[in-house]
Amino acid sequence: MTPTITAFERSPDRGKGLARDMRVRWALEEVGQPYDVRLLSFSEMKEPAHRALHPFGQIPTYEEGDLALFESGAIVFHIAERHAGLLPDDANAQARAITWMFAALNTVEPPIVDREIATLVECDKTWYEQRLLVVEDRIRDRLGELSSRLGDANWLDGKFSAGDLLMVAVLRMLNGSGMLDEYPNLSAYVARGEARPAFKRAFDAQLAVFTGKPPAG
Ligand code: GTB
Repeated sequence: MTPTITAFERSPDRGKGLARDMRVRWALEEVGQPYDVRLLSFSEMKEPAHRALHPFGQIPTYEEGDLALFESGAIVFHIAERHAGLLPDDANAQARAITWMFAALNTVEPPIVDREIATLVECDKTWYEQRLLVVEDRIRDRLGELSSRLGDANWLDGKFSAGDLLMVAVLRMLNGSGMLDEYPNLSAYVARGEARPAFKRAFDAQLAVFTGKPPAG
């Protein structure tokens, strides 16, 4: 059965692949699962029909037969569990990959989201500059720790996994901030993720929503 996901009808990032549907699209592309997309306006996301799928009135959601899911991490986990390619077969390696999924979402993403909120909605406050310094210091702590752990490896724990998919997606939220440039191995890690054919297909598909032009190829 072809799953249906939801995405912004008009993403505020203008197709840079920063909205959370990108992670889901990327996971589906990695495992070769075709999908449909239902585009939503901001007002449609808050209507009862969508809130029945997503209690917080957000994107993305995932529908497959009787199953409806929300939260990009849970959706990526579901896809990784149901298809080969995103989680190792070995039970311990699988548990470690899942650990990296949680680390991406629970440990690395929160200060990055704080920065996003600060730059978008707190930038007119008198305390904005100070707040930004504090938030960016917290991000640098995490980036330094992650950079040390990754070292010269291509991926966080052996082969590319759903843990890397989510970590790269989270780190991409810093694109344009210059912060990743301070950690060359993390910049290279993100570039490796972005170079994956599945990432490119997912990126082109979400960009096509914004440009109105079908993805090339
Ligand atoms: N924890 C949830 C998940 O991972 O699925 C978070 C979902 C979420 O934040 N969804 C956002 C949303 O629906 C879109 S992705 N927002 C509408 C609302 O809450 O009313 C967040 C996002 C939006 C825009 C950009 N951008 O333009 O750069 C980046 C990220």
